Order: sequence, then structure tokens, then C-alpha cells
Amino acid sequence: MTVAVYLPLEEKTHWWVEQLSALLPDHEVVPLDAVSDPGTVRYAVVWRPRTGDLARFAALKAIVSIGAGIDHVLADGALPACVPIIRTTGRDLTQRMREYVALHVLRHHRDMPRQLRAQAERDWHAIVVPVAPNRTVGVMGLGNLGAAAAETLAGLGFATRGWSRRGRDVPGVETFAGAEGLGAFLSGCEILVNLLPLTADTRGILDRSLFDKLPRGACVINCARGPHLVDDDLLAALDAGQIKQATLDVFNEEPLPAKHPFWTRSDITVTPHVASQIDPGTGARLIAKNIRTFEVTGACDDLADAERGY
Ligand code: NDP
Ligand code: OXD
Repeated sequence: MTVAVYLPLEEKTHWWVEQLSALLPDHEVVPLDAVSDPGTVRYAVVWRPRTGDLARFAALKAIVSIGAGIDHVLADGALPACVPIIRTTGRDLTQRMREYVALHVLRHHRDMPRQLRAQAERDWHAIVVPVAPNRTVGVMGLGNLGAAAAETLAGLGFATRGWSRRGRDVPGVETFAGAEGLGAFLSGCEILVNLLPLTADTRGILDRSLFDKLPRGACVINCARGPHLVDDDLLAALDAGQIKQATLDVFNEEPLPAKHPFWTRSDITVTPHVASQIDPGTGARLIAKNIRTFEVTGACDDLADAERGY
């Protein structure tokens, strides 16, 4: 039984092959491009597979996403139908996202970019901001990561809101649901965090009409997927003062092209898709555990719903 592994970077593929080989001694774990008999492949462990990569494997039992999102798998136009997709979640992933969201919400809350500009000018400029309970922050998406991020923000004392498709109770968080709840959720959100999955419904959701529903001078943090954001609408909203600052971890094109205007704006913080990466050691253990469980039961806790897109 073969497990085929693919990531765009060859050295990363080899690293995952090595880790998974040690953890799955009953399987032959090989780089996808080195598979000699496609009929023997039962599991494909992938990040951003190329179109057609997975269609070669007629006896595939499951596709494993090396990540929480499955949009990069569904983007394969030749994806074999009805093959279950297992995502990779876990405590480390959630913890890292809590840290990233707390860091950047606090930066915007305390206006650190302005403070750093003052330092550069040797300007003793005291910035007084409201205390956290008087600052409303909102998290879009209340899944594993969004609910944890919202909980963390509520724990820091922020007036925290959360928005999801079906609605979900999160302790200390005021929650809103569905398209009908979006306007009420956005109104008053001074700092907005996006943790939605990328689906047909959420692509381009961070656009001009959404920015216009936020209070003037709001800040936006996108740590979900680049195509959630309409780049030109953000630039226009920043120029108009509707949005004050943004933190972007994910981009329509990654790596962010050197000529992209986001790189050089003082009102945008760019991080290179590092908000929460799968920890290499625990990630391999989680994937091996999911494959072993799926092999025995035909199911596992991390099964995604391909129809829904997450
Ligand atoms: P989950 O699948 O656990 O949760 C998704 C959440 O989004 C659910 O609350 C769901 O609501 C909500 N949602 C989905 N569609 C809609 C919609 N149309 N309107 C309103 N709410 C919607 O996702 P995770 O929390 O695990 O991850 C979220 C995303 O974060 C991933 O898909 C990935 O893109 C991104 N990510 C980014 C990382 C980074 O380093 N930058 C790292 C890891 C993930 P409901 O349950 O009601 O359907
Ligand atoms: C993920 C990611 O989806 O790293 O896990 O973006």
C-alpha cells in the first residue's frame, strides 16, 4: 500500500516522506512524482497539488491536506469525485493562531504602527487608546481556529463578536449567524479578523461593501486565505481612511510578488503565510494517526465536507 506525498517544494516533500515513513511502517511512503505503480496508491498527503496529480490514482482511499484548509485540494480541476478529504488540525495549529491573532489585534488596538513611526522621528508621542472592554473586535468564522481566536480575545477583555454560517456559542463572545446577521456583526467592529474557509460563498468577501459597513478607521486582519480579499478595494479603503491599517498573512498570489503595492505601504503589515503553520513534528504524527484510524474505521474526526468546501 502506497502513500504518495506532494508539496511544491521538493525538500519539504522529502522531509514529510521521511517523517511519515517512520510513523507508517506498514506503508510505502514515497514522493508523488516517484510513484511507479499508481494503482497501489491508497493515500495522497498533499499541499497545493497540481491539477491532475490525484486523478492518476484509481484506488485512492483518501486525500490528506497538510493544513486545515482544503481549498488548495478542491482547486484541482481534475480532482477524483467522492474521495474523502482529511484535513490536518490540532492543538499546536490552534495555539499558534491564538498567538498571531492576539499579537496583531493588540498591535492595532494600541496603535503600535503609529508609535513606531513616532520613535523613528524621536517624537515623545503618547497614544491613549480605549481599554479593551471598550474596543469591539470581530472574528469571521467560528471553527477550530476562529472560535479559539475569539475566546482568546474575550479573555484579553475585548468586547468580542463572532460570525459564522450556522451560529455557534463561544463563551464570552456575542455571536451572529448567516448573511442576515453580517451587517449587525460588522457595525461597530473596530478590528476585524478573518478566519473563514475559502469557498464560493466567501471568495472576495473582504471587499468594498464589507469595508463600508465597518466603522470609519477600522483595522482588518486577514489570516485565512488571500482570495477572501479584493486587493484593490482594500487599497482604496485605506487611501480613503475608511480602513486605518491592515495585517495580511495570506495573499491572492503567494509568495507576494515583489512589485505588489502591499509590500511598501506603512499602513499594511505583511507576514508570509505564517500565522499558524502545522508544526512539522506533531503534524506528521497527526497525519499518521488519521491515516491509521481511517484505514481501520473508514472515518476520522478530521474528515472535511468537500461539498461544503471545508
Ligand atoms: P473550520 O472549518 O473549523 O471552520 C470554518 C468556520 O467558518 C465555521 O465556523 C463555519 O461556520 C464558518 N463559515 C464557513 N462558510 C461560511 C459562510 N459562508 N458564512 C459564514 N461563516 C462561514 O475552519 P478552521 O477554523 O480550521 O480554519 C479556517 C481557515 O483558516 C482555513 O480554512 C484556512 O483557510 C485558514 N488557515 C490559515 C492559516 C494561516 O497560517 N494563515 C493556518 C490554518 C488555517 P459553520 O460551522 O456554521 O458552517
Ligand atoms: C492551513 C494553512 O490551511 O497553513 O493549515 O494555511
